[in-house]
Amino acid sequence: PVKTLFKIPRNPPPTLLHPEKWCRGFNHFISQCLIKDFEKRPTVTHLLEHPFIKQVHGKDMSLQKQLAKLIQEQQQLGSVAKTRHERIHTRRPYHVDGADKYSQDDDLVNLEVLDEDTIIHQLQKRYADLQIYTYVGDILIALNPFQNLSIYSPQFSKLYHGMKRSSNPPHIFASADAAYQSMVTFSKDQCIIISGESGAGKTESAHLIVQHLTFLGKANNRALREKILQVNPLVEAFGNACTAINDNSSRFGKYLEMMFTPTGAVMGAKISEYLLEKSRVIKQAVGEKNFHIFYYIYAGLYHQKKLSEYRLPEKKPPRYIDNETGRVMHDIVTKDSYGRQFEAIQHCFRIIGFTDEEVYSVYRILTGILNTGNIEFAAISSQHQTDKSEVPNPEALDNAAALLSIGSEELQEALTSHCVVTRGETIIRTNTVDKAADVRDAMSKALYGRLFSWIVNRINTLLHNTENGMNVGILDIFGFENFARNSFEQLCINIANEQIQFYFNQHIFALEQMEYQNEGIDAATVEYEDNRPLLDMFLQKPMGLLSLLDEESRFPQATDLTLVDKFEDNLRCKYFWRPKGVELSFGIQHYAGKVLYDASAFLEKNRDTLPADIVVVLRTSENKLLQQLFSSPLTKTGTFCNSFAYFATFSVDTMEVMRHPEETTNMKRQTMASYFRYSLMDLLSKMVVGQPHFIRCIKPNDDREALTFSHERVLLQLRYTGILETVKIRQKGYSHRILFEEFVKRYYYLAFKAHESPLGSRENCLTILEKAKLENWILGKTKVFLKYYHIEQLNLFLREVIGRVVVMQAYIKGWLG
Ligand code: AD9
Ligand code: MG
Repeated sequence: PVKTLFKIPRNPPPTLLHPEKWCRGFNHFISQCLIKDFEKRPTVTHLLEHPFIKQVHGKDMSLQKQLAKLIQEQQQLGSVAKTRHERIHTRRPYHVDGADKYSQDDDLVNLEVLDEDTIIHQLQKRYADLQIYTYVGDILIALNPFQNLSIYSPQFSKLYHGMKRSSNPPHIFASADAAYQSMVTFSKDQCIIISGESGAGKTESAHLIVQHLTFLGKANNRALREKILQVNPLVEAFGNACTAINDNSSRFGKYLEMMFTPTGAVMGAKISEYLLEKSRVIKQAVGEKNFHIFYYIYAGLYHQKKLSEYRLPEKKPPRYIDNETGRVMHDIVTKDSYGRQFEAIQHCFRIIGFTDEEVYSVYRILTGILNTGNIEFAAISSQHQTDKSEVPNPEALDNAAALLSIGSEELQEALTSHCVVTRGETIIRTNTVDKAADVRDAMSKALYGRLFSWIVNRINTLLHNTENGMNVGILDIFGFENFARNSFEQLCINIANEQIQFYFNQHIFALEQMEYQNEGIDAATVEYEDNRPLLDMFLQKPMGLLSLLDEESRFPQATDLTLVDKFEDNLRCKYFWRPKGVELSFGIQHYAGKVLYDASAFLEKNRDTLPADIVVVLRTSENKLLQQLFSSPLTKTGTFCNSFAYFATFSVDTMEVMRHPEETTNMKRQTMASYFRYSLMDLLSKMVVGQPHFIRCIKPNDDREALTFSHERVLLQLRYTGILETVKIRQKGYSHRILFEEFVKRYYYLAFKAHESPLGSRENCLTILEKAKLENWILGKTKVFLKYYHIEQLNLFLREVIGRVVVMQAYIKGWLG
């Protein structure tokens, strides 16, 4: 029995160690030995020499030996493995001069002179040494290295596991580790928010975090780990694309929640997707491409000689993926990378658990979309009818219909005509060539958008675990964009980034300073750029930009020009302007810079209508998956209603919108703007539940070159993300504010005996703080104010104590057993 009872899970501390639980069972003995007798984690010798233990087991050598062996084993596996650092790396990794001590440069908060020049000089120096990560207190700055660094192997995961931050150079694994340890120690959900402009390295960072978390959450379930690691590559094949800024640009927002058991073993994952840029399916700007998956599948089928099975032409790729004629075909024939990616995607589908039938249906829908794009329209002019269109290339129509398993005549009819119901009578009207082309493209967008959502939902069903647990959420959205031509999509993307910046400001500056006041604490105030007025300009009702857009979208006679006029008449603030001489354009002064938008097609993109005739035809499909995609009106934000209740209590009232829950019931005729607004709220409601950790990605140059540090570009990003102010507040402020009661509950066993239940009083907080020998904290009226580094110190102390308990407990369990 001893042996089985001694089996202590590797990592992290097992449940039996939870203070609530352990103190009940063995409180007497442990509380006697624990804090009083062992100031440090006891070694086997210490333990065996303990008078009490000697007395009980003095003569039983075999048990002692067994105990010694098991404790040794446990120590090797224990989570506070100081020796691990020495075992694996005797010096700081990737540090050019091999210094093995904590470097002051690692954290900008240590700077004595605080100005832009010093900060940027510091970052530049570090970047030249390939030290791409730097702390600002508990926030991580990540400069994109634009080259592969050998600092992400499992050895590095081990190196950063459970270590004090100052033991190693800054690293994304250290941030992931902090979130994980915090989740396990306090049984609280965590949320890692990665921000930065397009191409700054958010998605790469998100992958690295998942990699480290999967390492930490090692469950016996290897298959599950494998599955989780395939999630990102799969959804990114469908949701990422090559843009002018980034070859692997995220065209959707992703919130990935990794779920863990109370002891920290990974048990599932869940993704929420936001605002896929569907319009990319039908058209891409010059130099840009469609979603990756289309090239993968075309190349894959080409190399497998299966193009004809999916009715795709061999010589010339379909129009939707051939915007620079000839280039794609050249890439496909000369390089095999797309083909290999297709195999990788097939592998992902298989590992995650999609059935062959499902995958086949997905391929048919994808190739169906590609064939749909090839359908052309020509005008039929007769004396009476000039607005009628027909399909001059019926083979494309037949191909599309065949792949989508619908009737080709029905499809043609739905594309070239539409039903109108007036006074109870149904009249069929014909579509002009342009209208028919619009309907075709709307159908492709809807097919792709719904397919994407289905894939995400399916992954969630396959990986979701309904058992109670905790999670670490990782937010990776599309970064701030400013192209030569910016459209509706860029506006949405940039508003989302505006919202994330606001969230950051709230956390780092506003809430913190508000609390100093409430608690009567005299802490320095730091001025920061508040982007709330700007966010209000977008989101306020009824006069915010999105509301105006929705209002205008309701008028059939409205045009993009009347829309811009309306903006100009109503948005009277310094963030909006209208350049002279360019009718359809308007400018916005975003937190991250000025962006000029081109309002062409804004109304159409916002209306995002899919004719009912198309839905009716698609519902007749013999492809079960496709039928399912169109079987019910898709509620675009299914979780919104549930999250409302929580959100209403969130103090940030820019979210006026949340006070209008009645709107959630009328989701059928949604515009993109309202869907967008709901998505943002939904996302925020998820984020506010967890304790946030921020990662700020910075792009060192616009040419994607390694080791090139553009002073100007970095300075701009430091300015608009408010890094200087962040350094100041981290230096002077108290980033952690914990209620007395909570503080005592969390840390009481640093100073009290395990069976005691000290009150959550100011005095008891004081006792704990003094016992922990911390400096520079402040006690407010109801809260303990701590610097960011105190938390780490306290947690390490706590883990040290827990480490002692592990040994004690193991002993007692064996002894009793
Ligand atoms: V966007 O807003 O989705 O357009 P991201 O996500 O911020 O953007 P991404 O992570 O895709 O940028 O990074 C862009 C490119 O930078 C990657 O494709 C890599 O080539 C490169 N990169 C970024 N981070 C790293 C890294 N840690 N190591 C090596 C990196 N390369
Ligand atoms: Mg990305």
